[in-house]
Amino acid sequence: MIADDSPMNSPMNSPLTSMINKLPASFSFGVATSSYQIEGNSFGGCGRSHWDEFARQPDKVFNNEDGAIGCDHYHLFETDLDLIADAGFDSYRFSLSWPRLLPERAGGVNPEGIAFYDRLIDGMLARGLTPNATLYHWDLPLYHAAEGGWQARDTASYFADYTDLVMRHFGDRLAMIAPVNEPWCVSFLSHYWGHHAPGLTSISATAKAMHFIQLAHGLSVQVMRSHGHKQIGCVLNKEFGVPADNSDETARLTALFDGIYNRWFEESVFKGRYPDDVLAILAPYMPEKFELDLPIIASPLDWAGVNYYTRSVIAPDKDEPHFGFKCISGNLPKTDMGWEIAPEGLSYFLRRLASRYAPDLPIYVTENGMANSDRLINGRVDDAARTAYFANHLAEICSLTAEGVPVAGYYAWSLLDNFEWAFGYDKRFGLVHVDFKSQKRTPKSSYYYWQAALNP
Ligand code: GCO
Repeated sequence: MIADDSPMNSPMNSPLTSMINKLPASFSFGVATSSYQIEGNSFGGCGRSHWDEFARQPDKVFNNEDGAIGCDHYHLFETDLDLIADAGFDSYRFSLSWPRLLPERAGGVNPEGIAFYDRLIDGMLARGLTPNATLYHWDLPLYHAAEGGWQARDTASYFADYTDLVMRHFGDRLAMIAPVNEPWCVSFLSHYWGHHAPGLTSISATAKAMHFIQLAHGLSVQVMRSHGHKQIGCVLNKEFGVPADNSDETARLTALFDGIYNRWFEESVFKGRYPDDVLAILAPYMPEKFELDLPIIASPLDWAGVNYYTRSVIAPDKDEPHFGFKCISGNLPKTDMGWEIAPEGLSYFLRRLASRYAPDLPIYVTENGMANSDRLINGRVDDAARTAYFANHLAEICSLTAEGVPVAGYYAWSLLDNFEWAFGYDKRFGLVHVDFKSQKRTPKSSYYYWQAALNP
């Protein structure tokens, strides 16, 4: 592990340089963001999403904050694109907001929404940034949420219609595209653990959401393909489970955790099936004839994306009614989220994806980064721990590419400090500090280290 005591503002000695030099010249570097977390959805005729509804309920979100203003990226996007280009990144992974484009149930397309994404995408192209778009990063229109959200088959069909709209207006300018960000978060985290909108804790809702979000992915891929797009991917988040003890039972539970978190999504997208161990539990609650949808879910892709942050330590939990495990705190160094720093988990998943699921596809790390207790002092933020985090994860990728695993790019999460979902604006993931009162952007030391390494 690289120590996190790198001197601030000596970017010429960037700890990222040696890693970047070991990667192929064609390797792509970018930053990632998402619409609800940065745009500010009180501007430009944006409709309401289930996140607004969730945030409105007392104590669901830290300080009862929401995405109404975000980072005001809606107005400041030129500044933000300049920051990306000036750092030397070549790609920008962003998401389009479904309720910004279709704010009302039957109200037609919002021209201000179309105009905003036209400006944004053209701004990327003008700066030589490759647009990598995600169509759904969790901002489900409230009117669809009111009709069952991801528990309803119709939502997947509506998502296909929305995909068609995006493809017609923007498709030829989007170099890379993926339907859904992190289907595990959309389904399990939001419908079983209730941590995210819509905040449910129901096994029946979970099973349905775990299937219909996958169906939405497959239908959307088919629409993208019908428009002739050739760089369609998926963005799956992965968490590395380690058993809390050496018992056979804990080993079984850790495998089950892997099934729910990781294999459910990999197996369905790449193999057209759900894993038996998870299905054995969810079967009674699954939608009728779900099997018939699996070939749609497994529609061929052109690239595979992995979001990776941390690992989980898995322990038995006799009180857990359906799965029998809980995630407990481990003993590795932790980020400000309390997430353990475990770069070897990233290698594990990239290697597994390449060998077991997607042997012919280029793989992108579509998100990786950490929350840090950053402080703005005399106009500077020294986030040496974040630079070390990036360096340690890039080191894993260097070893993999040397082995021949086809990792083609890496996106740091995130460009800006932003609305970190249930944690509100309290947890800071950005390369760039945001003062949420003035909206002033201040690049942190990690930003300058990227800049030094990407502009040798
Ligand atoms: C996710 C999302 C991002 C988060 C990031 C940090 O992975 O949860 O894609 O929206 O902000 O991961 O938690």
